[in-house]
Amino acid sequence: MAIALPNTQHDFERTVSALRAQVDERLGQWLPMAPAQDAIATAMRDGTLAPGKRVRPLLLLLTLKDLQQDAPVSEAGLDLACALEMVHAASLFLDDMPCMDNAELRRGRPTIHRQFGEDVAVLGSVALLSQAFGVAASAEGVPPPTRNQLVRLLAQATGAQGLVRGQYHDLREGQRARPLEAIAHTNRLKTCPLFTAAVEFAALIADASVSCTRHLNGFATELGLAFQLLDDLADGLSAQQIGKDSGKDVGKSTVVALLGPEAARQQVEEHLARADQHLIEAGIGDGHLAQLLGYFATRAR
Ligand code: GRG
Repeated sequence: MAIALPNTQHDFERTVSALRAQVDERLGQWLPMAPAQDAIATAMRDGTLAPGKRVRPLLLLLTLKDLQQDAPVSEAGLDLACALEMVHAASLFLDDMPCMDNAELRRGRPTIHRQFGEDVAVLGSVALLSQAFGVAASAEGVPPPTRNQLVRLLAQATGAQGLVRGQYHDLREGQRARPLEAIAHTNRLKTCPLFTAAVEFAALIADASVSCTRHLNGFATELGLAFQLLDDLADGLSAQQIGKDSGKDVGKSTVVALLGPEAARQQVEEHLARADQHLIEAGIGDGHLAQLLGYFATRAR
């Protein structure tokens, strides 16, 4: 017999599914159509629309909902959510390549370089990144000075001080035994930039106060750290279940490898508790983002 979920959780799940569908529809409009002979367009479209969690777009849209009394999401919000997912997909194309994580599978499918070749993976990634900046720069109904800030934020999140730096740290340090703080530092650099960009985008278009934006940033950082630990826990588990490498590099020095799954789960709960505190201090302690934390907490158990 199906157990009825409490209304609020049920509503939250419906909201999340509806937002995901909106993001996918809009992404489908932004991404280039893919005639059979155009491998770059096909890779961009297939790789980005492949079934992923859409966590970064959701983070942006749920933040907007919390800041705007649950109003329907704006065109600008949707466009920026798409820009984040395009950057994320671009980073996954590169992350999976032989010179990086050398993965065979992504989102349940062969990785882009395995399907289309390394040349297409690199070019498709660059094209997605360019498109993401184009989308952010033309966000509907946003005043030009705010658009400039959005583009600047996106540049910071992706560039030499953002994702690129995180990936480089991970590649260079990830295989060596490292102290806990060094692992946490790499996780922060690698996973948090797009999480913090998501909430800052929302704060900018909703014209949130400086203090609220600062707490949203703290929230996204804690959530990003929890998310990376959950990702490492899931990788460890799938490697154990199939008795071999799951296609990702599980020989890396992670918190799970260093301290074991129980201590990693404990850390997830600590990050989530701090994230919750930031939401309370931002004045949105009982909205959609708080429910998102509840969802993450259940994944940790
Ligand atoms: C800016 C194009 C560009 C590249 C920067 C390659 C690179 C340099 C960065 C990669 C950073 C990276 C792979 C971080 C991984 C973070 C992470 C936890 C990925 C998995 O994300 P999920 O679980 O995946 O959200 P889905 O498939 O659900 O979207």
